[in-house]
Amino acid sequence: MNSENTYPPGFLWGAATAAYQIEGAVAEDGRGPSIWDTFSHRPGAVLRGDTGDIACDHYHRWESDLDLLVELGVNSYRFSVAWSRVLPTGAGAVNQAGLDFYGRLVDGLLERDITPMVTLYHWDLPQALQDVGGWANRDTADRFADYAGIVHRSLGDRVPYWLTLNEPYCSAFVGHLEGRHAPGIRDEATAVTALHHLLLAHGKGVQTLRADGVSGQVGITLNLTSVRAGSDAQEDVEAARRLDLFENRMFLDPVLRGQYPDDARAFYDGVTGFEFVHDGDLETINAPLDYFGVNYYERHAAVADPRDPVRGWAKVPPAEPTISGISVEPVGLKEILHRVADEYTTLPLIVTETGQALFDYVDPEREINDAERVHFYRSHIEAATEAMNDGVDLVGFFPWSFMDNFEWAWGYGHRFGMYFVDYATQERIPKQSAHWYASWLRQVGAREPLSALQVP
Ligand code: IFM
Repeated sequence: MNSENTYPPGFLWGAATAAYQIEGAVAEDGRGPSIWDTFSHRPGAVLRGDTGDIACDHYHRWESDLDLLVELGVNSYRFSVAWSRVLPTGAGAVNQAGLDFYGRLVDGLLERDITPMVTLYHWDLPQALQDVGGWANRDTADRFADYAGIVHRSLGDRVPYWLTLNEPYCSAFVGHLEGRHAPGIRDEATAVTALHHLLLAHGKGVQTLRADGVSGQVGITLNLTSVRAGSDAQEDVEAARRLDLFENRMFLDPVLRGQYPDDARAFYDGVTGFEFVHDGDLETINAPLDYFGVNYYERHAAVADPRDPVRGWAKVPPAEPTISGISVEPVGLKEILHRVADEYTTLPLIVTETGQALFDYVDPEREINDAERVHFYRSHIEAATEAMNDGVDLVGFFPWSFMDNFEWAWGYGHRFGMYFVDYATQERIPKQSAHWYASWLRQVGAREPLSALQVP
């Protein structure tokens, strides 16, 4: 792959993580419990009963972890703030020790010339807010806006990139419809209500940051899938359209167009009448952004499935499924970037996540030979670059993930990292993918000062 001259100066080459997946220290320095603390301790909820209690112990090891980011050669790092570290009960009294942790982290990044990108909500709702209804309760959107303001007032002078939410699809549907994620609810009306309140929280959070004079760029990250019909048959085309509504348009349309899709009410007929949408909500959700984050993992071919009277679609099973049961299809990333740019927005786009889970292990030579992940990164960078060369305004790329971590319902069983984490000793060992990415980052000059990059 040719790296020459392709990327604009200031292109963000990063790595991504999230608080509950790496921090551990769940009861330290005043942190309150989140829905993931509760859920992961529920018998049967997570593979082998794993929890994030210790995770990668990043709360104590953050300095050496930041040194690894320098070794890797990224110029940016995406992490999330744990709401319940800052506000142990989700609202009310601020826990200064929690804010201070993120202050040290941000300062540590800046000292290392790494640009911080902060996700405000990566699924870890304070349990106290769940106890009064969680995302099914409209007030949670206001609590999020208050929390966003508190974090911004503490870190805003040093954080150039903000993301309100990570993957509201997962919070709403995996958490409230499938029940595989916290809070473990299985109720479709609740899931759609939660979806709306999550998006409302996003809009209100953006408004709060703007009112507070945010100097950084503000965005949101959606996980989008590339959906196509399994054949030209009318029923398959319609099935693909419904799947696309469910996975993509229910999120893209309100955030970037200020409306739910035309077919949403018919799709949810008998489930909800959208009574939760109040006057002005969609304008709030459609608050102007500075950039837009895309997480890409899945490409689907949909066919009609008459056995499912509600959704009426089936996904064609992948020929070569990964351990996550999905296929590796880099072209889907290109398709999604094009779609967002062609159909929805002229905002700069950032790939805020993409990656592959493997059953990595340390071999007798103390190496971790994750050749599939190297192929994954190479091909997805290539696909994103093709979209960029076609004219899509792509300004950053963040592999998921910096290091192995707590992979939600899969616990520690699925590894996504470029650094292997030996959970018993907390040793971090670079995998082959870390070596590959480091050499790629050197080729593209990711850590060269901008002035040097601009010299012809
Ligand atoms: O680990 C998750 C992350 O928290 C959100 N996006 C998908 C990743 C891999 O499943």
